[in-house]
Amino acid sequence: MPYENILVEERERVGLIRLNRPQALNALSDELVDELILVLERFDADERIQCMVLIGNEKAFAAGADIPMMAKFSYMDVYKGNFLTRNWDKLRLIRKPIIAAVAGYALGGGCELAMACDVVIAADDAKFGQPEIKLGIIPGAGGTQRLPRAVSKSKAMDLCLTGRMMDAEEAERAGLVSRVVPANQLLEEAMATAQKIASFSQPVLMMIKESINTAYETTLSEGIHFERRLFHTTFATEDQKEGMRAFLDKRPPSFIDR
Ligand code: CO8
Repeated sequence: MPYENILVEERERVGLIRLNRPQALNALSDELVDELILVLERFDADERIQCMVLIGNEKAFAAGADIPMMAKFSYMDVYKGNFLTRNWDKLRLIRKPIIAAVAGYALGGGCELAMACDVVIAADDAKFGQPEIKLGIIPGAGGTQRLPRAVSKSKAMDLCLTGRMMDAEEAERAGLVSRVVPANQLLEEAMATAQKIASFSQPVLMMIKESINTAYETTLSEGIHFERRLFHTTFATEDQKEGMRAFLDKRPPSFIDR
């Protein structure tokens, strides 16, 4: 199926999605978000795909929601049209891991998109920020919720209230990104990470994502209980038998995703 705002390919067991509105620094139009969700859902349902990588271009991961589009909206347009949540919340329902590979600007909705992914790998020239305050709005796709969880209340306040950008080094120090790599190696590093993840058991990696995400939604004791139940569940998989047998046989495991 042809897409107009994204480029999609499959590399072995990894689905690679490139945001592709370079003339607008990959600003997130409704059409782009619709296409993105569609393809993420398609990959999520595809048995052959284990992991997804989401990347922009050298200048921008995404510079936020599309400002010319938003400038025309009335309150009724955004409220009755359910701007964002219409599709955005479906991101949270994707069960396989998504790696955000961020070069250049990740601002507003772009930063929120990166934070909605499971692993964030940043190029050394990446810049993160929630500049909505400069436009007279607040972050609307999770920025005020995910940022404090990722980087502390004080830094989230600093970024959202001043609208300033933070560079990749500060973002790594603050815990927003898992690692920083040279810009010219971003895709290679993200794909290598995705291939590594893809080499493991599909149900097990999905359980890990579900369990870590539960840490954000619940108390520690309930989270520990949930983790224990999923841990027990892994012993019902053939991949647990294979993984442990392979260790004892001193050979690499050959998982069958069951
Ligand atoms: N929307 C639409 N077009 C954009 C956007 C955007 N967010 N950002 C940049 N562009 C366009 C520019 O208008 C320009 O187009 P043209 O060449 O036709 O004039 C082109 O991209 C290049 O941009 P600049 O010339 O401005 O490039 P610079 O290198 O000088 O500056 C910046 C780069 C600093 C990134 C600057 O473009 C900028 O400040 N952009 C706006 C960033 C911003 O405010 N983002 C937050 C938007 S609000 C938001 O995201 C709300 C989130 C709600 C949830 C959304 C979920 C979908």
